[in-house]
Amino acid sequence: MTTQISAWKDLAKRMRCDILKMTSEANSGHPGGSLSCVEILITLFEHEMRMYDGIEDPRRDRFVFSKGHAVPAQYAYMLDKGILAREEIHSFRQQGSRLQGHPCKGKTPFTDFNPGSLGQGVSAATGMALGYKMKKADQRVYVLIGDGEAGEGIVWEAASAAVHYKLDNLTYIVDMNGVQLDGTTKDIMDLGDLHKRFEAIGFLVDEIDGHNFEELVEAFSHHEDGKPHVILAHTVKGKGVSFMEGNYAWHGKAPNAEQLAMALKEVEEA
Ligand SMILES: Cc1ncc(C[n+]2csc(CCOP(=O)(O)OP(=O)(O)O)c2C)c(N)n1
Repeated sequence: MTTQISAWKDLAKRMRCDILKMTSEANSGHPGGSLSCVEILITLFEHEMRMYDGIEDPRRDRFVFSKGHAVPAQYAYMLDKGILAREEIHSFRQQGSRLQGHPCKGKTPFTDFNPGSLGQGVSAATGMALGYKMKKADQRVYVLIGDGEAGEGIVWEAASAAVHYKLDNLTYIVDMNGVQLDGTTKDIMDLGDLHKRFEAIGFLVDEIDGHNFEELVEAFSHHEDGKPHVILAHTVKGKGVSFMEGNYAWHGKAPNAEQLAMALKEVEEA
């Protein structure tokens, strides 16, 4: 496991560099929330999800990127793994490209849902998990949610349904970076104690450091028959770049050439 984690840490650095490069070149996109979810995605894709023969395998587990504006993190993973050709990094947010600002099912590889309107991915993922249960199929469903996104009412409607239908094949991961579009999550829509809220409606709840691979692996291993699972993963928005960390200004702004050079240096030297 130690060797594995050291390789994942290197992968995380490469992904952070690609996130910064693609948003900078496009001069648009969402670096802050992309940088915060890198370790979550690596643990999911490299360890937790059963992929069998790869992303085209219909038996594989499903992933919904509900906070879809942060998809540069998934593109960076796919570029690193060769699922996307290296030169596609230059096509991010270009017209006609497979790498749009939000992923597009049927066009973007490894995409099970078209996100964009926050909250809807949670509902879709919950429906997918219910469908697999009804078919007595083996797939598990994972959905990545922003903590700002968790203020959407549809999230709680879906969560209640997940408990009602005993969807123990469903895992919500909340990227708890504490910052959303133009301020802190607490200032814009204080959600109170998410741990208690999810527990109260009947979820199995874990609360961890979302940049710590050991804690992520451990949390994903938890399961309780008949209960959906939520992992509240505490992260830092803009993780790895000091001038972006915790700063809402970098939610939806790309670094210019000078800022990119500074950011890459920091990530590479960390
Ligand atoms: C329904 C809906 N309302 C508003 C937006 C605009 N919007 C895009 S990202 C964002 C903030 C999301 O914050 P959070 O979920 O915390 O994401 P993260 O910080 O992880 O990037 C908002 C309000 C949207 N995409 N969908």
